[in-house]
Formats: sequence, structure tokens, C-alpha cells
Amino acid sequence: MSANLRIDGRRLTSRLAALGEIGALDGGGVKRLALTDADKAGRDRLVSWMRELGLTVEVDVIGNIIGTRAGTSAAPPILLGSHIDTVATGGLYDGALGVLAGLEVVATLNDAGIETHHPIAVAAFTNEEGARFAPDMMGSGTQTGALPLEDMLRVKGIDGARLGEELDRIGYRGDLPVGAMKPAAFLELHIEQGPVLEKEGIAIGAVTGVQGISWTEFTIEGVSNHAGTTPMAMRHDAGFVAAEIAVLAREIAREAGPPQVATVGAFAVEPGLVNVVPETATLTVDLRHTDENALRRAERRLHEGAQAAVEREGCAMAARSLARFEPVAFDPRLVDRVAFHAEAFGLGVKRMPSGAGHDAQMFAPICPTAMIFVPSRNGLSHNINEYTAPDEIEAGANVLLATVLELASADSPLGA
Ligand code: HGY
Ligand code: MN
Ligand code: MN
Repeated sequence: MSANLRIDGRRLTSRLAALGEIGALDGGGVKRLALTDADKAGRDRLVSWMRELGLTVEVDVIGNIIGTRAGTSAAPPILLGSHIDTVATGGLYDGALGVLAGLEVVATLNDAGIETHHPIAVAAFTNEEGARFAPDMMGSGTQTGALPLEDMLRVKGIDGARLGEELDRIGYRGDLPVGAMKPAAFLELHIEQGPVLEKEGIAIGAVTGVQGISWTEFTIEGVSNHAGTTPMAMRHDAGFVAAEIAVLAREIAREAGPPQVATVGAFAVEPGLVNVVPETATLTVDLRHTDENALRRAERRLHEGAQAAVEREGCAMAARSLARFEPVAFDPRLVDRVAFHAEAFGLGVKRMPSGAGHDAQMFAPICPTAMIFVPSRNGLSHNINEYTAPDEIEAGANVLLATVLELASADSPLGA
């Protein structure tokens, strides 16, 4: 019976649209920064959907939400999920797809009256984006022990708010402890957020792992001075040093070649006035690579180059690591099952690494983990025009359903 089971694509896309109304931006896109009122409203909506589906809802000590559908045994659950927080210029699908497709799997099993040996759980992890509070994957990283809870609760956001206080303010500091989530396996459906699947005309990505991530915030201290009277040789221009670091980041990526990427996402100078030599400058540099040694080389080049630029200009510098995660490989057995089910549906499938960070990378060290990608139109994400077509969403969710059904059975291929 379950061989012909399919998700209800219309129900899934209408839930995606409904969640997308929460934090909707004029002109399209979504802004649900972690632990803001919009994130709270999204959480409340998600919990109400979980309850409607008969899930047992729990919240952990850093606000991760987990809804569990009982199995016929006390075996550990098959965990699905992702995140519902977004960046400030987010789309409808980044994160939300993985959480709502998990709910859709549950709804489909409920409608068909199918019971599974393993329980099935769906999670929405706190602050996957790291855009308001760094680092990213904070909720999943804390739950799995990769990030220390007390330090994370004290993190100060870009707006000065403290994470723990915001958790209390929105009423999502739960009591499920760190380490309580011990799934038999973790599967995350996510948009690719890059150009590969669309360019190659392939429906499904069987994700092999996640590349390493290095986030650094540089603060440069110079001397503000008059733009007209100060000879160039006498300047200590913090803004100029920040600009040199930004150019260096791009040079590092160009010299190293793909898959090395480098991004200066935040850049600010103070006092930021047309006729004042900048006194201070802050910028962030995001470096990523699939190979840990290559990432370390890029980091070394960046820090050495930044220090040299600071010394040439007679400025001072502080560098703060905002996030640092090594590359992660997913369980090849689980990746094979994703590919198998995609092919069983007659879908094209490509094994590929993830350029973006995901909650799945935090579960890979503790249980068999894999991800399913669906295409992103024009490779766009972290952009209000992020888009994945309904049929592509449906295909991905059906591969998720089929893989979960197999993993949740008594004779799961993982022996889970
Ligand atoms: O930065 C990332 O890769 C993810 O969107 N948090
Ligand atoms: Mn995401
Ligand atoms: Mn994202």
C-alpha cells in the first residue's frame, strides 16, 4: 500500500504560502530573523499545525521545537526537519520546506492510517541562519553538543539583544535538555540554494555532505580626521584598511579557485560622513571550502593579509570568530537510499556537496544523516526572489516520504 503513497503537494505548497505570510516583506520575500516577533508568530503557527496532526510537541532549552508521531515500538525516532527562521531578505523555501515537508509526511501517513515501527519526529531548529545571532546552526548545534548552551544563551545579536533573553521574551525557552534528541536517523529536505541542479536539469540532489564554514568579524581602529587637511601620509584610515581586507578576501577566492568562496556580507565605517576620515570600520568575512586544509590556508592568508594592511596604515585591529565548522560527510548508506528512491520515481539524481550550512551537519556526527535537495530557480537564495516550482517541491517531498517509510520500518536498511 505504501509503495503508491504520495504526499499532497497542494497541501504542502499552501502551508508554505501560509507560513510565508508571517514576516512577509512588502514586494515579496520574508523576514523572520531568529527570535523576533515574526519568528515567534511562525513558531506558534507551526506548533498549532503539529498539534492538529496529533504530534506530541516539546521545546528544548534553546527553543528547538520537536513534534513526535508515535511508532509501534519504542525505537528511536526518524527525525525530519530544518528551520523556519530566515535572513532579512529571505524566501519562502529556505528551511521552511524541510519543516513543512516533514509535517506533510506525517499528514500523509495519518490520512493513509499507516503506522511505522520507528516514531517519526519533525523539528524546527532555533537560529539556523545565524544572521541576527552568530553562529549559524545554533539550535541544532547546541542540542547535539557541538555548541555550548550557556555561551549560546549569552550571545549578543547584531541589534544588541541577548539570545537567552529573547528566548524568554517570545516564550520558547523549553525544558527538554541538550542531548535529548537521539534519533535513529536524520533527513533534511532543503532547496539547493545554488545553480547546479537547475543548470543540469536534475530534479533531486542526494547531498553527500556540507563544506566547511569560517566566519570572522574584523574591527579596525583608526583615527578620524579632516578629509581636506590631513595629508595622505598622516592618515590612519580604518575604512581604507577594511576595504583592503574585503579586496583580499575576493583575491583569496580567485587565486584558490572553486570551490573556495569568500563573502564580505557586512561592512560599516564610523562616523560614515563624507568629510571625515573613518575612525572605525567593521566587516565580516565568510570563507567556505569542502576541504579543511584548504579552508585553513584561506583563513591564514586572510588574517596575515589583514594584519599587514593594519600595520601599513598604523591602525589597530580585533578579529572575532563568529562561526567555524569543519566539512561534514553524510552517511553514504543514507545517501544511497535517497538516490535509490529518487530513481525509483524516475527522477534524475545527482550526488553533490552542500555549499550552504544546514542543521543536518550537526546531526551527522551522532546518527546516520543525509539531505535531499530540490532545484532553486536561477540558483537564487537569501534573496526575496527565491523560488522552487510546486512539481519540484512535490518530487522532493515524495522522495523524503519514501525514504522515511523505509527507514521507519522494522527492517530498516540502517538496522536503526
Ligand atoms: O550560512 C549558511 O550557510 C546558512 O544559511 N545558515
Ligand atoms: Mn537553510
Ligand atoms: Mn539560509
